[in-house]
Amino acid sequence: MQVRRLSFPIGAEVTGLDITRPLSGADREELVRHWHEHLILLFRGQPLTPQQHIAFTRNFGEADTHEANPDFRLPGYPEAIEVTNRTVHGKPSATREVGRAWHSDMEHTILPLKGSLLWCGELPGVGGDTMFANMYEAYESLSPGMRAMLESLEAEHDVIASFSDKYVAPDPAHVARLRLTAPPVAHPVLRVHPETGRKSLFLSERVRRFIGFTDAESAPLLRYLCEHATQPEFVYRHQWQLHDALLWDNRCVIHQALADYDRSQVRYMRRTSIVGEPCGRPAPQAAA
Ligand SMILES: O=C(O)CCC(=O)C(=O)O
Ligand SMILES: [Fe+2]
Repeated sequence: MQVRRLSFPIGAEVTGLDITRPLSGADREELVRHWHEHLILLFRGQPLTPQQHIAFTRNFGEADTHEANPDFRLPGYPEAIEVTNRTVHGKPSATREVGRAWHSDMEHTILPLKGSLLWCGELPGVGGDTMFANMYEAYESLSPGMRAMLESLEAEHDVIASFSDKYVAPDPAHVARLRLTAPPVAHPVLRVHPETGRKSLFLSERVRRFIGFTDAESAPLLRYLCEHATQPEFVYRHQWQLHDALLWDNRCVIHQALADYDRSQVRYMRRTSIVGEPCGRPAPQAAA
């Protein structure tokens, strides 16, 4: 296999490897090494069936069965979800606005995902890009004073915090259901990657406040850190091609799906998810 960097801050493309077929142990080990070094890996021209997609995912850990989002599942394959604006039985798809704000998958739970593998099955004529930011870089480029201050902080992650009516007004019944099924959680702001030992910033637009601080006190620093982390110098913007497969590490990467395309055209993505390690705790009551 050959590996070529996709951008200065993050990512590499792997060529010379057919991921529709089982990997040798040596290839698997080499891929994992490249993944830890580059944080996202791109494989172009891979016409993956759902079975092949799931099988390839298992090289990196346990494939999640998406208990939290059963209505996103690909029928017959609990290990795969569909992210698409394709209508389902004549109704708008529930996933047509998934990922519109900066986030890490399932960060708002005590079992955030280790990784995700997104595959492109149908594309609009132009656009439908996804952006990725390197959260090691976000941390390492802060001043020693800021890094020391963040050391003791926890943040409240809440999936609802990132909802906006910029694209489609959130369905109140869906929001009410999420309030019950996905209560906010607290995670340390700094996270040590269990494999690489590197420290990263674990924040996104799904963070509402710092634990023990009010929303008003938290907002300016949260905004600063999010803008710092997602400055163009730390971001890779992926322009999808048909049958691209892209693997990212949710422990040190945040991402955002852009609505930069003609919504009357179909964009169809299929995703698998790699189970992570339990961390964080239910968020305590907000400060007054
Ligand atoms: O559709 C995309 O490009 C990404 C959506 C997303 O956030 C995800 O699948 O985790
Ligand atoms: Fe996502």
